[in-house]
Amino acid sequence: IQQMLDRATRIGVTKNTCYRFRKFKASVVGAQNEAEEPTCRLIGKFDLHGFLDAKNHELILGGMFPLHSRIILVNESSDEEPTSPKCEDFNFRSLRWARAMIHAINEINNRSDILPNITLGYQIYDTCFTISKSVEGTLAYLTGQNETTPNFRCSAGAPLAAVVGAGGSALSIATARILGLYYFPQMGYASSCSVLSDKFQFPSFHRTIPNDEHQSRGMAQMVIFFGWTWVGAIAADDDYGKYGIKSFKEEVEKKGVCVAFSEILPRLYNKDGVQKIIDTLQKYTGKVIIVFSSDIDLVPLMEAVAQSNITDKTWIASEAWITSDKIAKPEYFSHLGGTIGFGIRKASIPNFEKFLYELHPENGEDELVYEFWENAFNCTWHSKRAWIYTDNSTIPTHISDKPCTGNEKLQDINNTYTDVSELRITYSVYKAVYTVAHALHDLDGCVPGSGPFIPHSMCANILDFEPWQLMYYLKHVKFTTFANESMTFDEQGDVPGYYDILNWQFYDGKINYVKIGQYVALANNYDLTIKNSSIVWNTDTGKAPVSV
Ligand code: TCR
Repeated sequence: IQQMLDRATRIGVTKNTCYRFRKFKASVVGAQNEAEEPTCRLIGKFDLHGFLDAKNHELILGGMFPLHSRIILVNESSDEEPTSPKCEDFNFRSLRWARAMIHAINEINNRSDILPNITLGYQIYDTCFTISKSVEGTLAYLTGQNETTPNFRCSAGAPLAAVVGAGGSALSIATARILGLYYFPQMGYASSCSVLSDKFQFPSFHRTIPNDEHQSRGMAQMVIFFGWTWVGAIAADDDYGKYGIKSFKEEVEKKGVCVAFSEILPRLYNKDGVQKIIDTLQKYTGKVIIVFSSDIDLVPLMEAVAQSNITDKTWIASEAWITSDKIAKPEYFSHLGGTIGFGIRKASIPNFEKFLYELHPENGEDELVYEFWENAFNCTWHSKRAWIYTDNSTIPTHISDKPCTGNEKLQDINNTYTDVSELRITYSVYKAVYTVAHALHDLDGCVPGSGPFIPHSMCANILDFEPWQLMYYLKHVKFTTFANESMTFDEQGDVPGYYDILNWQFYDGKINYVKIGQYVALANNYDLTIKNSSIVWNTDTGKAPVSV
């Protein structure tokens, strides 16, 4: 009877119902034969912010972006109910990424050649660049926003098709472990760490950014190309930094290059370590330093470098900070000028700039947009503060006494959010959304009797499919982007390794990222091209530094 009931519920699934989509099979040691029905109650509370448009759509895409750079640390006391942490340090760059996701979804909904009868909605969460918030978001996706019963698929209004995210590798690794249990499709746009290619550990993870293995190898080849045999290395204290430097070291050491030191950047909540790295840099007589870190984690060190007398070094940047305005600041240029680094493929997304400028707090009330406005214009929405920051006890001190009016113009300020000159991760987000849409489109176009699923070459139903059925289509997806880039994924869910090599050059009052070459990973080989004559070095001679 139970089976029949289950089946009836499944067949009767409508847009707003939740249904179980995978059973755990766990063996319990010493379990009683007659297990009692468990009683359930709600435990804990999520506090998630983001952008939501999930009503009146057939399918939802989840998205995770670091809209803030960290959580606010509070002293935990165990005599009160613990609450989910709040976040601080608004991140303009990743607001642009989140908007790229929305832009891509709008575009797809307006197109008649992709998913003509389906409209996509979105449910975007802020990860605050932390693992705990990312896991919170993942559980919210799998359980429906406020319910905490895993094993059900409800999400806001319509079924969730896939998750785009979660940003940094450490966050994607945590979320992929949960999503992988359900074989739930996940598309990474910035998580480049090599472990994520391991399909035993992360069976449902795909990504539109190349595996860092290529980048580490490329950096090693570049060090050899310039004849440097003595380099220093600095890594962020996360999977990205540590794996990146590890494979870089393995590659260069094969060729007889010595790594003079290998330092780990302290995390923000542990500031003391910065001075130790400065001391190391001051003692180091070589000239070249490789840094594998996100821009956020690198800020404290670069602030300290800018206040030191360390100006004779050439910095080699990993993709995560090469085009970041948190690091490429004119005031740091005497210390960091001439930096060379790797950037992923870039493109200019049609109509995107216009879409970015359409963001206004009064177009659709959203507390994050009000918060963005306060930060961008250095003003305060006095009347709205309690609402923007949800709970009175944690309202941050206001930014300035100047009230926000809503008449401020994004065109009048220089903000990373509206800067469309270096759309690299942004383009990667855009490709991730298109990949999911194309896979859904292929699923929808399946012809009964010649579908991929056993038995009887069955098809999946676009309004009621299982996560693993979409996985099949993601693995086989093939399409070409507007920038004429052909997209397919290999067995590991990876894209080919392609990078622009960029050099920081100062002119027109700002730092420019000038392309001086490229690195292409080939099947068993590589192709590194560098145009020596276009490089600007920050050495006294104007020539490449000697580091032996
Ligand atoms: N992969 C990094 C995170 C990251 C990032 C970025 C963060 C990448 N690029 C740009 C901020 C801005 C590349 C990771 O952790 O995998």
